[in-house]
Parts: sequence; structure tokens; C-alpha cells
Amino acid sequence: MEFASRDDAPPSLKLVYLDHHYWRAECVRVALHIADIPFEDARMGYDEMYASGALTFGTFPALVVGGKGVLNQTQAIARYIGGLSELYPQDAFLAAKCDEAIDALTDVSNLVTATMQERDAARKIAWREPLVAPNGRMTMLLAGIEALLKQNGARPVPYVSGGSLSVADLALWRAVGWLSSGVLDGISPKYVETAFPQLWALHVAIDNEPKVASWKAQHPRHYRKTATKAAETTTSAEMAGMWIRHTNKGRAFYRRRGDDGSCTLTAPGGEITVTDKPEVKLHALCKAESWFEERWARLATAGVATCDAEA
Ligand SMILES: N[C@@H](CCC(=O)N[C@@H](CS)C(=O)NCC(=O)O)C(=O)O
Repeated sequence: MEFASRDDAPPSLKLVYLDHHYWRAECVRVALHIADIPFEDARMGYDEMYASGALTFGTFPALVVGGKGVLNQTQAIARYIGGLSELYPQDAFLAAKCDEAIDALTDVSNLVTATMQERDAARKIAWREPLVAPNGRMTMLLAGIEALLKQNGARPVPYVSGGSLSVADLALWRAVGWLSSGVLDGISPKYVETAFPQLWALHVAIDNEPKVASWKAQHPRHYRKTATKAAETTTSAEMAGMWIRHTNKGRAFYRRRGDDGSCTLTAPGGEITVTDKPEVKLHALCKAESWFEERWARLATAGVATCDAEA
């Protein structure tokens, strides 16, 4: 495959996003990591992002390109970084196939994001389950991505376009990781693996790429595989102050982030609020074992634990 040639001196790059490995930002970060292109991995909280002036549409990620300006929209950023990192086909048709895959992923993401507005856990599951049924809309969309992989026919790794890794493959890799992580109630961690073998094979192959593995090793908090993981996702719903269900060692709880940076935990049925202000970073909440254990003890006795914290 031919690729667009890399600029001699890439401009300074600053990627603005949450401290999270969601596919929209992570495909860009990992592409830059693979190509050894330095960039500022600007991970920040919501207030800081909105105050940064980089969010043209009020959505993120955003990429600030030194001497040029700011880019928004996942697809545009991925394509630009794909060019810089030589992880995008130069051939117009193959490039469009990458765009097609990323656009399809956006459709998949939008399906999940819509369900986040549902606060009731049972109703949320009832919303999602039909999406992943054999005739469901997410199944239909992922079947399209599976078809792209088959049409391309790359071997041994079923890349989505041409015979080499592209930023679109990295997007697929992370999206499958998200869908298969078990954090989305109503979507089985085995769903993609069972229903879309090519997509799963792509995910596994990329997961084992040495540069991808080294990126993961550098970010163990996001990629650890222990059974004690809790509260892995940060989603649009959390941004909007929705309750999200999580589990930690089999103990179910709900977490909600407030616009003020607060984080509230509640156990099912809890009605009492306990407020304190520990020195906890936003993304460490619920992940720091001792922090969680102490709150869990309170949840068990009082019903609800709340703290104010900001990243
Ligand atoms: N069309 C945008 C959508 C990005 C998007 O929805 N990002 C989420 C975070 S992953 C977001 O900005 N949510 C907050 C909001 O929509 O207000 C893109 O492709 O980048």
C-alpha cells in the first residue's frame, strides 16, 4: 500500500480529551505513538476542556496543530494524523474505505450513547438488548464492518483497508475493546467475539502489536486486566450527570458525576447521602482500591457516599 508521505517536520500537536482510552482519542494517540511522533497528550476534565477554546463544536476530541489551527471531529483528526503517521492509505479509494469504517464506528457509538440517557438500569438494559440481537441495529452496523474486513481480504491480519495497519484499524481495535469490556450492561463481553470473527481477529492481532502493547504498558491504569477493575468507562452519559452502573469484585453500585466535578456513589436502594471532600483525583475515583473500599463500607451501612473532587 502507498501512504501519504510524512512531513519533514511535523507541527507541534496537542490532543485534547479526557483521561480515557475511548476509541475517538485513542486511535489518534496510538497512531502517533506507533510513528514516534511527539505530541502533547492533554488529558483533562470537562471544565478545562470547555475552557480550552479548542472545542469548536463543544464535542471532543480536539487537536491543536501548531502554526495552523485547531481540528475537531474524530474523523478529520484521524485522517490528518493518519497522514502524518503514514497510517492512512494514499490511494483515494482505500482512504475512503478507512473513512467508511470510522463513520460506521461513529454510528455504533451513537447507538450506545443514546442509551446513556436512561437512568433506570433495567430499562437501559432493555434498550440495549434489542440492539445486539441478531436482527438488531448494532448487529446490522457491525455486520457492515465485518463485511468491510472480508471485502478487503487482508491476511493474516484482516486490516480494514489495504494490506497494512491504518488509523481506522486502531479505531476498530479500541471500539471492540470497549464493546467487549463488560462495562456496558446489556452487551455481552462475548458479543463481538461470537458474532463477528474477523473483527475480533483484527482486535486480537492489533492488541498484540508490539507498539500497541508498549502503549498499553505505558498506560496500565486503562489497560490492566485484573478482576478487580472498577468503573472503567467515562462516557457521554457521565458527562451529562447520568447514573452509570459499575461493579467492583462483584459488588454493584452506581456512579454519577456532577457538573461541579463531584462524584456520587450509590448502592441499589440507597437513600442517604454522606458527603466528604477527600483528596482524590477525578479519574482515580472508584479505581483506587482503598478509596473504594472505604466508600463501599459506607454504602453498605448508609446507602450513599458522595465526595467532591476534580481532576
Ligand atoms: N462528531 C464528534 C462527536 C464526538 C463526541 O460525541 N464526543 C463525546 C465524547 S467521546 C462528546 O463530546 N460528548 C459531549 C457532548 O457531546 O456534549 C466527533 O466525531 O468527534
